[in-house]
Amino acid sequence: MKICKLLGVLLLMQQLAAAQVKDTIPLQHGAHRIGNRTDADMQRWRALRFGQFIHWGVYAIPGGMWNGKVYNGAAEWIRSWKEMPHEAYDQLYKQFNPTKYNPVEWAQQARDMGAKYMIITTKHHDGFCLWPSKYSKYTIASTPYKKDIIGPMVEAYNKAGIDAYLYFSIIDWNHPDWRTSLKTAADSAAMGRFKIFVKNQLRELLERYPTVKGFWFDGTWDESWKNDGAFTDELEQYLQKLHPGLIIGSRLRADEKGARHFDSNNRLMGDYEQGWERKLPNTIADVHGNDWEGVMTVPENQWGYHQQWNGHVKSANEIIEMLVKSASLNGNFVLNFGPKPDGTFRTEEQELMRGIGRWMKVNGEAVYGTGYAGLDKQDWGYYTRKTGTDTVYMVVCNVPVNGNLRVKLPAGRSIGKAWMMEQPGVAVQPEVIGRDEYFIPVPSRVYTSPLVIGLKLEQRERGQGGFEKAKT
Ligand code: FHN
Repeated sequence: MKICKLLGVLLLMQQLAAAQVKDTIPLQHGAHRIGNRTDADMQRWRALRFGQFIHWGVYAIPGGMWNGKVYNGAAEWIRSWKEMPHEAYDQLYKQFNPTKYNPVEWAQQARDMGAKYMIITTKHHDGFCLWPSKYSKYTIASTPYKKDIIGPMVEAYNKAGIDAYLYFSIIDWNHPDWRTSLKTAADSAAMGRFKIFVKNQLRELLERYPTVKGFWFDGTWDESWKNDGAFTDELEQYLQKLHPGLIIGSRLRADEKGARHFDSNNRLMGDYEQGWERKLPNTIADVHGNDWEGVMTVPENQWGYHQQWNGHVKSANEIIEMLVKSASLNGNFVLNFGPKPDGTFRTEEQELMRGIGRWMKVNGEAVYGTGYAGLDKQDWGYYTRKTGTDTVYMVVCNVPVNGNLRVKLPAGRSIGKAWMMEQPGVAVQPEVIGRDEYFIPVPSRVYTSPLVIGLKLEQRERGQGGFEKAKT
């Protein structure tokens, strides 16, 4: 009887799988995998949870201003502003001389903030290379500074225990062969040469900096790129063959129909969903089971250094909340910084890093190596769960006036132990208020940053679970 049941289930699974295959569009350059990568490199990436993004290039020199006028767009886009002559922008490299650049200090600062990986713009849309590429003259080697920026940075961050990733823009305003769309045979020929150039630069980066863990591609939305899914696919495979384990998000590729991030069958291309920019998902359903990463600016929309930050500037607590929210939804969170042209960080960014770092030092355990906890979200904040364990963290961003934090567990589970991260030795006594439901009482006081409570969940024993009257 049991065997019959098993065969029945197998048959049903087979039918479901067949139906799924039948529903799909045949694609040569769509997703090559269903589900997340499970190898050690990807597991490592997934556990890091917190990264630092750095946008640095010659755009830091004007810092969002030209001829006394303020550019309200993102500082690294200033070259595209009508007030900024291209010729003037393209000469800026002659002034790029970050004599105060100290990668060891940068790395220490990032480590103290709690970052476990970093992403550096090797080349942004302007085409300026922070490494002395042999395939371009528009590089750090032509500046008064002359020295490589990337090598010492990767080395210093790695020494500080931080993984390095390389941002690389496909858009290249400086390269004569780069095209947004292909209207003539000459355009196609130029773009063909440009793709060889891109491939050469990427190979060069991997050869020069062999400890890097992945590429962070950008500027892949133009027709000239997304209409050649075969090339993007071939390039991804080429890079991952050159550097086994290399992590590449969903921005690089398109399928043969021009679909980006998700192929025409709605399957994720690349190793994680890379579309969460200055926005985060709200529920676990929004991430469709995929690995993902969110990148965030400190002011509204500034990546490179801008002399005048306008509008809302995020506080350490807001950033911490975003970081925890990301971990609670199985994602990584990356916070961006835009260093000044001399190689130092603005005061606001330094203070922000210190503020986040103070919190992470006490509570980082609730972030690293954690993910979705499988519990009903409550208004007080977010749950995270140490992956593969029964340890759950409550990150409380809004402590209620009565100090009682409601926790609802799945049927049959109970709280074995509860403690506050700031005083791990002092137990907190959960109050049973209903079946599988508790109040966690916290001291009545002013909270100036999110409070974290650890919970060790257990299987409830039979007969256990008598509860006191509910407080409402
Ligand atoms: O245009 C860029 C922008 O300058 C910045 O680099 C961000 C970072 O995610 N990416 C692009 C916009 O998607």
